[in-house]
Amino acid sequence: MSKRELYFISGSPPCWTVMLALEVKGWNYRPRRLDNSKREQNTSAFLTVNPRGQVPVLIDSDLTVCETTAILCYLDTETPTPPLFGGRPAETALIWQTIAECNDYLQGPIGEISRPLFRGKGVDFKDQIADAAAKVRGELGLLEVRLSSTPWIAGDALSAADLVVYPTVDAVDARCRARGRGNAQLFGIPAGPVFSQSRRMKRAHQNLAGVRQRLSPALEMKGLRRPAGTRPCPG
Ligand SMILES: N[C@@H](CCC(=O)N[C@@H](CS)C(=O)NCC(=O)O)C(=O)O
Repeated sequence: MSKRELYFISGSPPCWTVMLALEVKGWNYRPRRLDNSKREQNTSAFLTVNPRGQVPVLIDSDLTVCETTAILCYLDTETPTPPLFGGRPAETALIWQTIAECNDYLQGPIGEISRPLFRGKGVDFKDQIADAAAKVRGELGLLEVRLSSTPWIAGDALSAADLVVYPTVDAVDARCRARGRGNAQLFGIPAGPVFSQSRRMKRAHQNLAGVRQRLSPALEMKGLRRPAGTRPCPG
């Protein structure tokens, strides 16, 4: 049996993406949690694993894979079923398009919202947050249109697109809830789950929440749930 390990920071959306993918593919692995509050990702020991000091990092025997999408591709190639990148060319294209759009247009504005909220500086960054919230609402609107014809974000089945988009959106939702409804409403972000702003988004969210629920005992064992007193990744 090969040595399989995942370095992660609790509360990190990209790590959550990879953990979901590992569970979907049924891989057993040793979780290696780095404590962000102690900046364990910057220790010399970890910098030999990833010189960028970033997680997630997957170890499979003597192979080290950094970068979320590279890890997803590796998992999918090693264990093709269930497929994360579709079967037909059109499905594969839509999945990659969705991942690229999430990385290029959604992650940035979500970071501009979640970073100040995480630091309790929401009011100081009110204008930045309002601008970013408008962009996030626009992107969610496009996903909403997509979901008017398919049960999952990029087609009829769970795919890498869902595993990337869901933790990204969930991160800002969790931050808003943690900081109070007033804050979220002030910035024009729907209070409560972002996905629940419409029936279709709610359904997609529930699809993934179902996956999350089925997998949660395994994920909790792997330390996904943040121990009291630790800080989540600022994202
Ligand atoms: N491009 C990387 C980004 C990963 C990333 O943003 N990782 C964050 C976790 S939220 C991290 O390692 N932060 C620690 C740091 O930069 O000190 C990927 O897609 O895997």
